[in-house]
Amino acid sequence: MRDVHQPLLFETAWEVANKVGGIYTVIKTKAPITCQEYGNRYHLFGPLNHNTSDVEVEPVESTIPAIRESISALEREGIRILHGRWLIDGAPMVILFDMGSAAHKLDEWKGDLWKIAGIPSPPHDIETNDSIMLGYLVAWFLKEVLAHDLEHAIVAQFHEWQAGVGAILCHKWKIDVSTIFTTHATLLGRYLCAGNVDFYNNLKHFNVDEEAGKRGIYHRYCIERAAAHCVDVFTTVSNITAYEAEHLLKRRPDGVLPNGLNVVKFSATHEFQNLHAVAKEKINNFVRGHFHGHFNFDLDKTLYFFTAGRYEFRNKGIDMYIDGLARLNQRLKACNSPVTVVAFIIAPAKTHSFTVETLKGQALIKQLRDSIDEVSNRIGNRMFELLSRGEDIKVEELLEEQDQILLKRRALAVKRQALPPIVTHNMVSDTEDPVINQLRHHGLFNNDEDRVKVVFHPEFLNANNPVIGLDYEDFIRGTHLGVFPSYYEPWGYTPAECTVMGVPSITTNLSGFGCYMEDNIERPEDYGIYIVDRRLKAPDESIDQLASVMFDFCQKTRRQRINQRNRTERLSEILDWKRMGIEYMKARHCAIRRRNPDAFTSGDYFGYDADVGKLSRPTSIPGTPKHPGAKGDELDVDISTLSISSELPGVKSEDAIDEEFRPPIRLKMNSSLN
Ligand code: G6P
Ligand code: 1S3
Repeated sequence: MRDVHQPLLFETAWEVANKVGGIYTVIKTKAPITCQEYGNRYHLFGPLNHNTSDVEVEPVESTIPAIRESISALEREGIRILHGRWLIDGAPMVILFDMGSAAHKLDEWKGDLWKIAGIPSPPHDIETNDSIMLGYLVAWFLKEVLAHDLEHAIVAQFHEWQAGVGAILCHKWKIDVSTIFTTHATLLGRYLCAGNVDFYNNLKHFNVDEEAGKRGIYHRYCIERAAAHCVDVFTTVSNITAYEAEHLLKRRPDGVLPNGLNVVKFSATHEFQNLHAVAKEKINNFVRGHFHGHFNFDLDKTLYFFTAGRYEFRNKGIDMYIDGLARLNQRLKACNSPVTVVAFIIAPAKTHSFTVETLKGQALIKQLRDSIDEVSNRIGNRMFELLSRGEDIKVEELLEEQDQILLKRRALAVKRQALPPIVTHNMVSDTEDPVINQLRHHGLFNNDEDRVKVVFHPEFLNANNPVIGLDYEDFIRGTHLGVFPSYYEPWGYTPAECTVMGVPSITTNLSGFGCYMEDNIERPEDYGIYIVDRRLKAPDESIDQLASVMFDFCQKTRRQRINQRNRTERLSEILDWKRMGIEYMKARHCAIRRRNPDAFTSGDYFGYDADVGKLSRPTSIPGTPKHPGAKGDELDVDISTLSISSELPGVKSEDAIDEEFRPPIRLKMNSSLN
C-alpha cells in the first residue's frame, strides 16, 4: 500500500509561473507554506510560456527518479518539458509543458474527450484547446509517476476550469490519485453577472445549459462542471462562490479554501507607516504634474483613493465606484470641504500609449523642479562666495536676471487652460469605453471647483512607468483608501492586499473577502474594512452607503488615519497563509481519506481546533483615543487562536465524512438588486 502520510503533491494551474490574474497570486504566495510542508514532494504543473518562464524559472534536473523517468517518457513522445525551480519564495519545483510540442496530439485528444466524457470542443477556441492539451499532458505524466514510484500516494489539485481536463481524466482513466478541484469563480457566474442580470436572486432558476450555450461557452462549462463532479473533493474560495457553484455546477462544494497572502512583517512596527509617507510623496509628484495649471488644492489635505483590477466594469464595481465618487463630490462641495480626493482607476484596457498631455505634464513639472534646483544651487554658490569673503548678502541681488527669466518661463509653461485629463492614455475606443463614459455622464472632468478629481490609468502600474513610476505595491502603500465595491468577486485579492499593507479599504458583502471579514470580525469597520451592502440594499442605496463611507473617511484627522492604518495592518495575521493554508491541508487530507479509506484508523490525526469565534472590536474604538494616556489599540484576543469556520470533512471519523458537507448557504437577497 502506498504511503498516505507522505504523499506527493501536484498542483495544476494555467497561471503557474504565468501571470494572468488572481490565481497566480494564490499559487505564488502559498508556495512557501506548501514547500515547507511537502519539501521536494511538491510540484506544480503549468504551461510553458517563454515570456515569463525565461525570467521566472531556473531549469534544473529533478533529484527524484520517478519525476526524471516520467519526463523522459513524455519527451520520447516529442513533448518538450521545462523542469525547474520557480524563483519565488519557497522555490517550488515546476513542470511546464510546451503546448506547441503537443499540438500533433490535439485532434486525437479532442476526439477522446468527446468519446469518454461527451465534452465537445469547437475547432477555434484556443483557450479550450490549450486546456485540453494541458489536461492530457498532466494525466499522462501522473500515470507515469505512478508507474515509476510505487511508494507514495499522490494528491493532485486542479485550479479553475483551464486545469479541469486533468481532473476529468484522472477519474475516467481511473488513475490512482486523490483529486481536488478548486474553482476560483464559475464561468457562468462571471458571464451572467457581467450582463444586466439579477444574478443572486435567480441563481436557483437559471437553465444552466441554455445560458452557457447562449454565451458560446457551453464546452468550457462542460469541462468545469465535469471536473467538479469527477474529483474526490470539490472546493471554492468563499461561501458565496460555494453557493453559486452549488446551483450553477450542481455539486455542493465540500469546503471553502479562502485565499491567503504571504505576509511579511517588518521588524519595526512603524516601518509600513514610513513607507506610506515615502510612496505618497511619489504620488504627490505625479499629481503636481498631472494637474498643472489647475493645481489649486493643498496636498496636505488631499486623500488618494483607488480601485484596481481586471477591467470588468460591473463585476468589479467600477460603475458603483464612479457613481459613489460623483455623490462624494457633491457632498464635499456642499460643505465647502477643504479636503480634495484624487480618485484613481487602474484597470488595463486597450490603449495606444500615454497621451502627449499626460507625458507633457510630468515633463513640465520635472523641468520646473530641475530649474529650481539649478537656480538654488547658483544662489547657494553666490552666498558662499560672498560670506567666505566676509561680505554682506543683499537678498534682492541673489536672484540674477537670467534666473528670474528662466523661472518666469517655467512658471508660464505650467499654466494651461484645458482641464487636467481624466485618462492618462489614448484609448483604442474612447467613445465606447465604459469608465470614460460614466465619468462623462457624471461630469467628473477635473474642474477647479471639483473636490473629487479622477485619473483613469488603463494599464497596470510598474516602477518603469514614466508617469506614475511606482510598482503596484508601492502605489497601494501611498494611497489612503482602496475602494472595491464588487458585484461579482469570488474572493477579491485587492482589499486583502490593502489590508496587509495597512491601507483601509471598502469591499462588499458580495465579495468572498468581505463575507470572510464579516464572519470573522465583530466590527470590521473599526479595523478599516468597510463593507457595503449590495445584497439587501437597492443599488441606489448601496451607492449612497458607499458615498457616506467615503465622505466620513474624508472627515478623519491625520492622527485618526494613522491610528486606523495601524489597526488595519494588524489584521494581516488572519490573512496569512500560515492560517489560511490549514484549509488546503484539510482538503488534501479529506481527498486522501476518501480515496484510501482503508489506510486510516479513526484515531489518525487530521484535526484542527474548532472555530473559536470572531475577532472582537479593537480596544481603542472608535477612532483615535481621546484622552491622554488612553489605552492603545492592541487586539484584546490572541488572534493566533482564530480559526475560520469550515465544515470540510476530514476531521471526523470516516463514516461522518459524507454527512459533513457545509450546510447550504442561504443568502438573503433583496429583489431589486438591479
Ligand atoms: C505616516 C508617516 C507620518 C505621516 C503620515 C501621513 O504615518 O509615518 O510621518 O505624517 O503617514 O498620513 P496621511 O494619512 O496624512 O497620509
Ligand atoms: C478570481 O480572479 P478574478 O479577479 O477573475 O480568482 C481570484 C483568486 O482566487 C479571486 O480573488 C477573484 O475574486 C476571482 O475573480
